[in-house]
Amino acid sequence: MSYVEEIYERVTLQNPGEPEFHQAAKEVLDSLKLVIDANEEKYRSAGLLERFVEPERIISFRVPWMDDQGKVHVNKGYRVQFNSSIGPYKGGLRFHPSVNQSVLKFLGFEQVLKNSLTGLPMGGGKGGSNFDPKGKSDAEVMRFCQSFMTELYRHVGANVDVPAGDIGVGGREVGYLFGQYKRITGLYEGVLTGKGLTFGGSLARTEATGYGLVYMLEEMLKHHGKELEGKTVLVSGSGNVAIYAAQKAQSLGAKVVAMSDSNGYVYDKDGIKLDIMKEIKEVRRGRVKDYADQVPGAVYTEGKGIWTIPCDIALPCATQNELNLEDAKTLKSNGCFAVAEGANMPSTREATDFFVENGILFMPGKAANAGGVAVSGLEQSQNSLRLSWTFEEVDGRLKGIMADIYAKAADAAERYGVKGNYVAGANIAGFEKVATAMMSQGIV
Ligand code: NDP
Ligand code: 2IT
Repeated sequence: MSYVEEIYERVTLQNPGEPEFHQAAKEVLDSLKLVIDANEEKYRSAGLLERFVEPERIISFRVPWMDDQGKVHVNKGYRVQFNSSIGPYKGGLRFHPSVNQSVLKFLGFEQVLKNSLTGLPMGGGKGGSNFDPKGKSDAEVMRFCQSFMTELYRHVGANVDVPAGDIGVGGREVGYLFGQYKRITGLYEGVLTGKGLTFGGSLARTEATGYGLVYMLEEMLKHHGKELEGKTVLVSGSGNVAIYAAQKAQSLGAKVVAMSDSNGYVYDKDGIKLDIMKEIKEVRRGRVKDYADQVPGAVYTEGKGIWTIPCDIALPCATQNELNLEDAKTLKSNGCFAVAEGANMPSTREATDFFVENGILFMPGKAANAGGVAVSGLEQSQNSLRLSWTFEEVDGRLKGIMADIYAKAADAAERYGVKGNYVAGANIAGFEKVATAMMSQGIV
């Protein structure tokens, strides 16, 4: 049995009941086979892969809070501190009923490689809760965030672990979490990113993941003699990543004809009017169905199915495993030629393999959505410098970082004889830096 096969078997045996983590680990390990085979002796003797697939630490805690009626609820809270070889832990917090240890380990594992690709000094972590912010009042969300931070504060810090947003955690939640951290510790420091602009947040962090995704898409298209202008695009989801991906795609001349949420999807043949979608989602915290109620000619369909709409380019920006093999085949037969992942692991393994094997230009999440954490890294820099850069300065750096990630993934793929396979390229390039750092730091 090869070293990577041995490690994958170990992952499944030692982490039972964690299918998302197994899935993420398998995809990465499969990509790394060539690299590992070339260095097997060295890596084996250092137990490198055994350490690479094991989080440095998982913190798991109780989060009690009281709703507006005085009823007590108890949620689960977690922080997975996966790997700190290249910098303090960094990664988002997710509040969603589906959150469990498996989901956060897959996200933390992906984050290690993603953060490495950005070129910034950030280790990988992820956290969150099975709390559902949907339908909760601001006061309930505040009490929940305060309770969550009352435990988390002892494990984080500007030079220790720096959380940020993810699904269900945006500016409102980061604000409440920051306020409680400051109150408990007395420290006014960059312990979180995605903060409000009046208390240390960076311009362009809100837009960064979606904008970065489209910068990456453009870069990939350009290298294959194609362009975004005039193309029909599907964007799944309608949260932070989806909205700003759609906005940047439209500003560059593409037509985004559909968006979705967990209830259904809306199709607008004239192109989604983002001012209306943003008002519904960011101000009213409404549903995409409200868009069809408001815009004549827009059609709302309940359920999954956004991938059945004919398009040139698909940008999955909602959640893991939202695009399966059947969806991938439908996209291809409808003429889709490029897919870039705004979400983390939105394509199943079968769908990913189908894209790669069938000549679809495919950029995996850890490369394509790295713009969010990259600008988080720039927010950390600005906090350390006690400065704030202009929107143009941050956006310009973001664009440069996305182009650099493209180049790293393309180069690694080519070096290992799989030119154009950005899944392998991103995994290998991300791993190389982490592995080198781990090897240099001894058995820790
Ligand atoms: P938001 O909470 O802002 O939006 C999430 C969107 O996805 C909503 O439209 C939501 O619909 C939909 N969604 C969530 N869960 C499900 C589900 N189980 N089934 C169907 N739809 C679902 O989150 P973000 O936009 O921040 O995150 C979206 C994705 O991007 C995630 O995979 C996240 O990990 C990834 N990501 C986020 C980054 C960031 O900076 N925010 C950075 C890099 C990656 P509904 O409202 O119905 O729940
Ligand atoms: O998945 C991700 O990269 C994020 N949710 C952003 C993490 C961050 O620290 O900005």
